[in-house]
Amino acid sequence: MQRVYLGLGSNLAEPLAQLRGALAALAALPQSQLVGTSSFYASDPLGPADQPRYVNAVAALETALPPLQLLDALQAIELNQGRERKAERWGPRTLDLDILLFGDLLLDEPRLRVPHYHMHARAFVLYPLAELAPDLRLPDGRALPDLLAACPFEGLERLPE
Ligand code: PH2
Ligand code: MG
Ligand code: MG
Repeated sequence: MQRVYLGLGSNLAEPLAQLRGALAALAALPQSQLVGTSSFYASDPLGPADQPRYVNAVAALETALPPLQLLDALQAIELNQGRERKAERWGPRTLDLDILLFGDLLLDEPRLRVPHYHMHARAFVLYPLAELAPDLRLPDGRALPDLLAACPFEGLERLPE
């Protein structure tokens, strides 16, 4: 089993319900166990500003699925929740499920780069991740507390349960 951290995001079609639906789908993944869920956080969009605010969260999974098989399963959940692949980079989406970390794996393949690029500088990833694993060290040696110290909480809104 590998410990995997997933980033969840949505800014269309009732983001809170999208994230709850995604968590239920993650809990039902084969050969896997959902072992933790962060609070939900709202924030302004990174990238094009003419789109709704996002809701983000991080989930912890124990899984025996290999990385690309997990990616397939996550993309199936995205599609199942109405995800449309558009050309616009960083455009709005009903559901985005990103593999942030997969154990200590460093992966650089056309379909999958792990750790997730830019995760080290995104408050909407780092703060929910810190709820689940405050002392986490990334496979490249960087420590989560150091990343947090360099990434202000500013702009994040922790949503009530
Ligand atoms: N995801 C994007 C683009 N911009 N902004 C926020 N606040 N949260 C996101 O998850 C996000 C974004 C594309 O994946
Ligand atoms: Mg993303
Ligand atoms: Mg994605």
